[in-house]
Amino acid sequence: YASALLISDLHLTPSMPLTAQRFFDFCEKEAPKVEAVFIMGDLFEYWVGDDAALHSPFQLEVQRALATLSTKVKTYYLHGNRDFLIGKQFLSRTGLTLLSDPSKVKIAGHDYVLCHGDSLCTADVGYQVFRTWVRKPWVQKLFLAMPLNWRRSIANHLRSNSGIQYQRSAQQSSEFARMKTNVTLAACAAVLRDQNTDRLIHGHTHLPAHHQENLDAQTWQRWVLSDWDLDHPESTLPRASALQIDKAGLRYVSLVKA
Ligand code: OKV
Ligand code: MN
Repeated sequence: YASALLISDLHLTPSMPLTAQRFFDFCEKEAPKVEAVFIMGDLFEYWVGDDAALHSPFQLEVQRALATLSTKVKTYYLHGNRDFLIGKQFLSRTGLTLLSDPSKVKIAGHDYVLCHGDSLCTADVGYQVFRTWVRKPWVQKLFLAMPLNWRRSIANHLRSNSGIQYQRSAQQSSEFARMKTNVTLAACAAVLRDQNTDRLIHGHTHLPAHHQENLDAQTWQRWVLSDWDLDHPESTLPRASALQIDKAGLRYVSLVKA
């Protein structure tokens, strides 16, 4: 692709109307100007199955916006740690193409590894155990076979259980919590070595920045995407940007105004 916009961690829910509105505007204004849009996980705050999204007016609006966008530009999606149950139905309704995590893509002459980022947070052993279980196909099949009200109740239970902390609150707490919920050099080095590249883009940590990093003889660049969360203006982290890549290079485009 000659040009692309990459976004992640919108955490869309009806209870965050400003964020949702900015997403609809993004789909109409910024996104159609590039060749490809990559949604790199956690588009939604939670996801308990494509069938749950069939009747909500909010969901229908999001899906209509994505479907319209998909007629104009190539749209890609990869699973986040919250919406990993997004499936074929949702993808076909919206025209998104599912990418595996990690994926290697060429944009404006360079190869990039794209991933959501949660798999790189290997210091958070508790989360990795949770992840290993809920990513097993047979566990997902069992979960999706449950009645919708059971799934909603399990999801509400897991989400209210503070044992697994929100990324945003973790980033604003202790050094220890921040370290634990950030990516590790070893995990970044391993995925880049596997994919045979030296450029990594991910979201999930909500710490947008460009890093030049190395481990032993291996060196790489890493770009972290921001979350959106325009409904909590009191937060001090930088937010709501997209990473734009084209022949002019890479830059963060703020989505906070206009
Ligand atoms: C997503 C996270 C809730 C973190 C449950 C099997 C199980 C899937 C699920 C239920 C929860 C996703 C699908 C959600 C991510 C949380 C809380 C913390 C840190 C099972 C398969 F458990 F029954 F086996 N789930 N939902 N968390 O509400 O979207 O990522 S969720
Ligand atoms: Mn995430």
